[in-house]
Amino acid sequence: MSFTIKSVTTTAFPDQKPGTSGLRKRVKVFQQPHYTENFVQAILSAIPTGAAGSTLVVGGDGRFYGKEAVQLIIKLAAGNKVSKLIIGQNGILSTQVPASNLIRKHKATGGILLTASHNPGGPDNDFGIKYNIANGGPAPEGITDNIFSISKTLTSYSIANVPDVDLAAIKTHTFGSFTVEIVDSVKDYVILMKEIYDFPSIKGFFAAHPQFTVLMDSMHGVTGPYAKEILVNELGLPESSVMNFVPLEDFGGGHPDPNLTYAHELVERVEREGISFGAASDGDGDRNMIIGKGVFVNPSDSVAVIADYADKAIPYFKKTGIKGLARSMPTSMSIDRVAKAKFVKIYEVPTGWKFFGNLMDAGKLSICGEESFGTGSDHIREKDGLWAVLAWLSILAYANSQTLTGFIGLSELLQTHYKKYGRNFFSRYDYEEVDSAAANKVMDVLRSKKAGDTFAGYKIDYCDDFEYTDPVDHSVSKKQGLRFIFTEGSRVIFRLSGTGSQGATIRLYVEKFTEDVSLYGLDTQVGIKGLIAAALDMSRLRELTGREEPTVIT
Ligand code: VG1
Ligand code: CO
Repeated sequence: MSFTIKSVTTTAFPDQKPGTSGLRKRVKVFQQPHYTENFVQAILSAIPTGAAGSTLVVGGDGRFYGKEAVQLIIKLAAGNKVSKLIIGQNGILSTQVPASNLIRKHKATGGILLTASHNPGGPDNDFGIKYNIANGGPAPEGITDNIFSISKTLTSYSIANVPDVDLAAIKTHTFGSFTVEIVDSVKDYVILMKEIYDFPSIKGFFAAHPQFTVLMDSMHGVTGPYAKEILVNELGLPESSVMNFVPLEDFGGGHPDPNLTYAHELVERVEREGISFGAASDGDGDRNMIIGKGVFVNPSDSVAVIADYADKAIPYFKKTGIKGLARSMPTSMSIDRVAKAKFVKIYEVPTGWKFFGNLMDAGKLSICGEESFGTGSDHIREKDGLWAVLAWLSILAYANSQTLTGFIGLSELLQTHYKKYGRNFFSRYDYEEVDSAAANKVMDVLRSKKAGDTFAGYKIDYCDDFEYTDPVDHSVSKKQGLRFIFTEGSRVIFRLSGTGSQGATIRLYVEKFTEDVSLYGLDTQVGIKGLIAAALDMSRLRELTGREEPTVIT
């Protein structure tokens, strides 16, 4: 069947600026006439090699409005003479799958991902659209800036009258020179994970330690089917090891963000049932949280421990070695110490996974992470929640295979890490949906601070607005967060979130390093108390925002 293309006149929207990870707005904003069409047209027009003749991967985290958006993308892609779309069954693909297997394996031009990640879903919540490039990773700033500038001047979009496509059946649809292929993505991901990890040894570890219990909470996001396939069907755990594994359009009314606040259902069960290993992932499956009874693995420590063990415990890194390590600027410097011990380079990039891609493509980076529950490696170009879960299980399997005395659980692994490298106390305070003007005022107050100023006993040694020059393409990203380093070595950092959809979110990150063994067991909040006081004092945050307490503490 062939189709005809028409050009529809439209008016540009001024607010389609992609943030840290794509454009995120309330569903109702995307549902406005022409809003989604305009943004998709801007993406298609911004593809560096042109939309005509391209192959694009399309899918999302299954949230509300996703299916409608997929049908629109099909018609707009045909209207822009795209050759082929590869779409996840039911319009669902976790962020890492299009990024890894699909875009890379099919040598696609790029991908359009329909997700607002960890933001809540449903008719009154958030939707999001982002563009990934041929390496599988998020589009770099050069492209997202171009998408924004096109969106601001758009006067029309091109759309074709192809019919709605059945997204449920695994099938290829042909409309003249335009093809739409609906694919099953779970299988491909499992194959990839089996190439990276030693499944039989993880299985052997479970069999040897029947008291070791696992519970993975997919928070009704996209990892459910993947988690079930890997943990239950492949690794032989009982079905009770997975929870909230059916993806829902509104994530069951929850906030699919794997932290101690929003993943409280998991946290409570882990404590109540004495679970040895609990894990959660976010709406689109790229974030992860690792906990155990009485233990929380801080994401900054998580990536450091993974980096430390990777070339011993994970077959993929045994083969490739560790080429380099990296973290986002606010992430604690725990991984820096591992890099030093391993004699590899550590890169410090701005917040957002898009900054890791170039380093990986250039063969400079193997493992990296963000404090925001993002951990990953150069096996793909996105962070990968289930990959991190399997990394921790592999490390536990390995560590226990190396010891003859007692069981090594999460807590023992962390304490051993601190003894070897020292401990970086780290915490993030989020003040969500703050009035934008008040948030900007806080940032202005902070900008006026300088070296020598002292707050709650902490004296500023150095401060700046973080700027990054990409070592590969030399592009410069400015104003990536205000950081203050105090004379005794601690840091506090302030940034405004680039993923919120309403008002502003202020993120405050604090870090304090200690080599005092007697403090390794201390509760994080106790360890950083003085620093928080200094941060609140210097920013006048409480007075300016009217917020006594943060919305979320990590
Ligand atoms: C947040 C995190 C950042 C992460 C981004 C996307 O950004 O801080 O580390 O890369 O979300 O994660 P911001 O600008 O709100 O601080 V996801 O799971 O939304 O793709
Ligand atoms: Co996410």
